[in-house]
Amino acid sequence: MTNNKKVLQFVQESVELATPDKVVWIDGSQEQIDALRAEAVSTGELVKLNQELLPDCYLHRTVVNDVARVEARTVICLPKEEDAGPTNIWKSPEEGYRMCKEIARGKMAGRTMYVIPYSMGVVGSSFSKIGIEVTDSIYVVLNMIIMTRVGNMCLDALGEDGDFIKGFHAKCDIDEENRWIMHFPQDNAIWSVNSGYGGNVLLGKKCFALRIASYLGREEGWMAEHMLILGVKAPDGSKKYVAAAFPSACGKTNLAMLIPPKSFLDAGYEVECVGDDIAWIRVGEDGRLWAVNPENGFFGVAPGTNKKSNPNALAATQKGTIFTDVVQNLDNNTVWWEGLDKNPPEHALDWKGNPWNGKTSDVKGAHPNSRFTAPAKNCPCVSPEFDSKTGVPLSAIIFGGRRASTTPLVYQSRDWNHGVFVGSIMSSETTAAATGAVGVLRHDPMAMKPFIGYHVGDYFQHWIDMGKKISNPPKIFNVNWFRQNEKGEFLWPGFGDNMRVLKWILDRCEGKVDAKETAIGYVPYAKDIDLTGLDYSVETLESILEVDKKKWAAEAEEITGYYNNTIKDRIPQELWDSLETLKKNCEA
Ligand code: OXD
Ligand code: MN
Repeated sequence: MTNNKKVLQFVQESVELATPDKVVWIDGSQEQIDALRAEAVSTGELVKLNQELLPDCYLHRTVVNDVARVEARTVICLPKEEDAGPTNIWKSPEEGYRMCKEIARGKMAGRTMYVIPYSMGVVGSSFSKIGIEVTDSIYVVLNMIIMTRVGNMCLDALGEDGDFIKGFHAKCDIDEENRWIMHFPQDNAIWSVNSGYGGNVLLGKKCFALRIASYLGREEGWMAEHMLILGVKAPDGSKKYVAAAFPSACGKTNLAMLIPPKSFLDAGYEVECVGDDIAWIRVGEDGRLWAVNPENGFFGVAPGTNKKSNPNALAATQKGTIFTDVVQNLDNNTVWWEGLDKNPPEHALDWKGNPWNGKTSDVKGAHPNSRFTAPAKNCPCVSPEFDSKTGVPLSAIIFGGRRASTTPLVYQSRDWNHGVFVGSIMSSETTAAATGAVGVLRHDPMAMKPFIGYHVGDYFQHWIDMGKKISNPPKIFNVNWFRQNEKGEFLWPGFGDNMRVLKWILDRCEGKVDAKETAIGYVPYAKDIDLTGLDYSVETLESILEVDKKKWAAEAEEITGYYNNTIKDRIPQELWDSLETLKKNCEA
């Protein structure tokens, strides 16, 4: 175990509060994993799937009221309300602890408390940080073992005195009225009660690696971002890395594992996946930004994942994977979800566990936010740099949202500060990853709205300040794969064809290609997007590259309202300056 007094004290306090019958320390060994799987199967927490077709794969069904992140119950507890800012729910630390403790008191009686020592990032890397999560859920333990690096090496790395992020999770009664995900950035502590859904309970992920880490990053001079990281290998063997921020369920996993179109493959291009959701980014000695993926697995959205949209993700789910809230095919004891193929099973159970016939039913079988938790190493295109302790150098940062109109397929910011502005004005249609209405356009700066652990204005300032420390900054771009025509049809094929846009982005980084200066930044000339092998008209491409000044003037007004009325204060002057420039450019 450990002789780290702080760890022992945290576990002791958790035991005293929640009064479990038993405490089990997780060492990450195969025997322990096997025993936990067997126990979870015996209680129905997990369903063992067909082990020939899907070795070591299991299915879990959450309680029906507990299928997504709960932003209205996700809280940043800081002494002053103004420091949590307008994008967060706030409570004082005293109130937050009081509420969580009252709810969790005695709630593990008759249950086992598992103590999970885990690392975000490769143990021993200067990027990585250790967490300890206590939980009464085997599902959480088994997911954390896939999503993070779990085991005694984390306790060893802490030694006698090392600090760690404390995570307390208790399922309690899965009562939505008393569900809270609370963060105490000043104490490096997270409390999660009354939920069993991944985004609320795998505390290494959104809670630690984004909310707490963004707070730490500001204090310590680095960045924690909601970004995928991918590498592009060019025909000459050189590699360039990009990080890209998209809101939840907007295709980060698909972009991160993209298979280039045939003409690019034939020419020798390859894409390698370093991460699909989170990037921790530091300034390297060479003045560039270097990024690691602190996770060890993918917690991906299942619906829509198929052989065409993301064969690499699908391959990653074929062993050692936990599926959550998907359809169980009773004919062969495998899984299915909408968009997997055109052959839904007739004899099946839906995500709630009710009999479901995919041929006749007019309701969906899988929950729209159903997930797979798959080991990153399963992914055929995982980067050889996946376990690098130093990370990968970023040539470009890409922002992107789901916008039916206005935002072109791709544009490049004029410089770092303008790029920060471009990230700050991101908006996107909401998805099923969080509870609430789907398809509503909302501001989601840097795709971090639900994940910034402090005031959003200070977060923008941190981006501006970081820019001053980077002598060789990545270029910043914005993409929009989701432009639609009047009939609501998507105008860009997306998926593998996004490689065509990536290529333009990398060519821009190398100064290889010209661009058109517009009111919002640099936009490609249609001729410079390589359409080889794609049956796609140049007119359509031109239409989605168009920058409509009238629409952008209206957008600028809307952004002014957002800055003034929602964020209100702490917005860096540099962003106001970019907004003014945008307005002027739209008038010209
Ligand atoms: C996720 C999310 O699960 O953003 O990655 O909700
Ligand atoms: Mn995410």
